[in-house]
Amino acid sequence: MHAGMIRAIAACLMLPSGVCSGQIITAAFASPDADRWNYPFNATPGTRESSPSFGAILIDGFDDRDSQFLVGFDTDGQVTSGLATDRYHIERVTLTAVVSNDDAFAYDDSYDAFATYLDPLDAGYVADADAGRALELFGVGFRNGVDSTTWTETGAFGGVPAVAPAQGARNAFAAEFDTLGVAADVSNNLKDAFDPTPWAIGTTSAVAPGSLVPVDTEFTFDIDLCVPGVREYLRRSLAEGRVLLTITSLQAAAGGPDGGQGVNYPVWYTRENAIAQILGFEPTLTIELRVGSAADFDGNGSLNIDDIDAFVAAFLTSDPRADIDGSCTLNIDDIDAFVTAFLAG
Ligand SMILES: [Ca+2]
Ligand SMILES: [Ca+2]
Ligand SMILES: [Ca+2]
Ligand SMILES: [Ca+2]
Repeated sequence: MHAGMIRAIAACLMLPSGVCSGQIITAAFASPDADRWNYPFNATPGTRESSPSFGAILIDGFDDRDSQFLVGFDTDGQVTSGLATDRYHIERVTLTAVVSNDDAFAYDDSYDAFATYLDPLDAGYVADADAGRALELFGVGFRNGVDSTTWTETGAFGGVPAVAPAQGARNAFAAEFDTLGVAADVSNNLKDAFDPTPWAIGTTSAVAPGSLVPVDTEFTFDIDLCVPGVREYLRRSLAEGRVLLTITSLQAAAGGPDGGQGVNYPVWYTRENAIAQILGFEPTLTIELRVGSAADFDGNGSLNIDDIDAFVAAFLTSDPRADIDGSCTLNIDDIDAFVTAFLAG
């Protein structure tokens, strides 16, 4: 046996878990540990067997993203929590969710700018170029003294104004983040006239864009780790042991320029749904990552010349894994970050 291989196995066996600290892990969560219809008008939003997502388009007093679906996963059982955030080298994160209503809305696989939701008489109005509205994924921000560790699926919806519809008052809200972790609520991006950057758009190969979505269609949200603030958010979440995400979409449920009527929006299976439990239609989360030193590039749990060789080979072939600093570009900063991590051990 090759001496390096013997060393590698020995290094792995020394760890209590028997798992090499730097190896690629695929953590797969078959159902959420919490999920909630994040909506101001329901008495049991945390325990319902389904959660819609829809908009109240440009109606004063309502969040534009009036009905959101918040999903949470406790990750500590598969990804060690409590480490420094730079020990989590995230390669891919995907969420899936399944639609429980039939032919109610059209599939749109691309983001629609806020201008497409304005009144057609508004000077800033731009026609929507494709049928339907995208299914969007964001992180979760908090207010009113609630935070990511204290939020529960059955807790209060929001603070002042306490009476629904309570625009801008929900305790947990769909949010984007800066790299320092400061949340920006995207729930009113139409009224506030800005375009947030969704972390993912829900996609499916089972439905043609523009066509109605049949019941039991699974959507995949493949998170773009290059959206600013996303990688940092996920690293903090793993360190905390809890990943919280929001599915939101802006089909007009009622009123507004789009004049929505009836159920023309997705309804999602939740973890409480008996059918979903049997058929595997609950939301799922999959995370591919390495845990440990960024310099343990071959993932064998120890640092040596093999890691330098492997890193250099990856860097020279523009392998995205060589993006040590997570900037989504490969340059001298990654070499610096590798060397720094290697010397730090
Ligand atoms: Ca729930
Ligand atoms: Ca559209
Ligand atoms: Ca190594
Ligand atoms: Ca980089």
